[in-house]
Amino acid sequence: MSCRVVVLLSGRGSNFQAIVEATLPIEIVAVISNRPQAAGLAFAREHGLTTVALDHTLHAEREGFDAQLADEIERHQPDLVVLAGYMRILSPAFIYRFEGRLLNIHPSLLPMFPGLKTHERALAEGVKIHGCTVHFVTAQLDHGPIVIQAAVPVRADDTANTLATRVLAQEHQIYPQAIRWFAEGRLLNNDGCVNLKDDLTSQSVLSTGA
Ligand code: NHR
Ligand code: GAR
Repeated sequence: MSCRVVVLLSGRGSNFQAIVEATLPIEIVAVISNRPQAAGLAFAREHGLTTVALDHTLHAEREGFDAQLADEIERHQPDLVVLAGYMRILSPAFIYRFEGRLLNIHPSLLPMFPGLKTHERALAEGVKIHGCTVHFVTAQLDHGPIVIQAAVPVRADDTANTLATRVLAQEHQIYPQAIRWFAEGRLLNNDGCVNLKDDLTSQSVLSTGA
């Protein structure tokens, strides 16, 4: 039986697109967005996938929106929920309903630069290596167990945009890989750290970053 996946996104959806194009052993049972106009929803519709738009601006309270979102997700009985550029912080009650089957991709080498505007902050700090992280989501923002990371060089002439583009290319590599491992049942919880069953290589990717 293949792994049932619900995707949450808020925008462009290029990570979602990379997941679709990777032909993984999964079934994407729904794509849900808090923004009805998200380009990622249009791509999902074009691919004949089930889409749901839940407009968070219609809710005064985060908890109320998250409860509706969780109910909608559960209707699709997912084995895994994937945040693919989902831009709303999820309240603790939501996390507890899906903990252990909730993945996120974050555009930094966590635990460096949690939160937003990661590329701007990396440039401001003058770091020479930046990257991206797939992690399990916990109630503590951007602090859940790390599954895989990719590193890219920072160049002297980088802007936030050129750096983001280089990182994004790696996001499109590591997110499908992490989801494949999850679907294959290879991600093992080792005291809050993720071990990879029968690991022959490494859970990191180094990019020379063209
Ligand atoms: N929720 C929890 N509880 N834990 C995490 O690790 C989460 C999460 C929800 C989303 C993705 C995330 C990221 O990778 C993510 C991880 C949005 C914000 C944010 O501040 C921060 C982190 C992430 C996503 N959002 C604003 C908010 O008030 C809204 C910003 C906007 O709409 O543009 O929710 O970095
Ligand atoms: C990606 O870079 C993702 O890592 C980041 O937003 C972008 C979404 O792009 N996520 C966050 O910053 C979460 N706070 P996409 O819609 O093209 O996948």
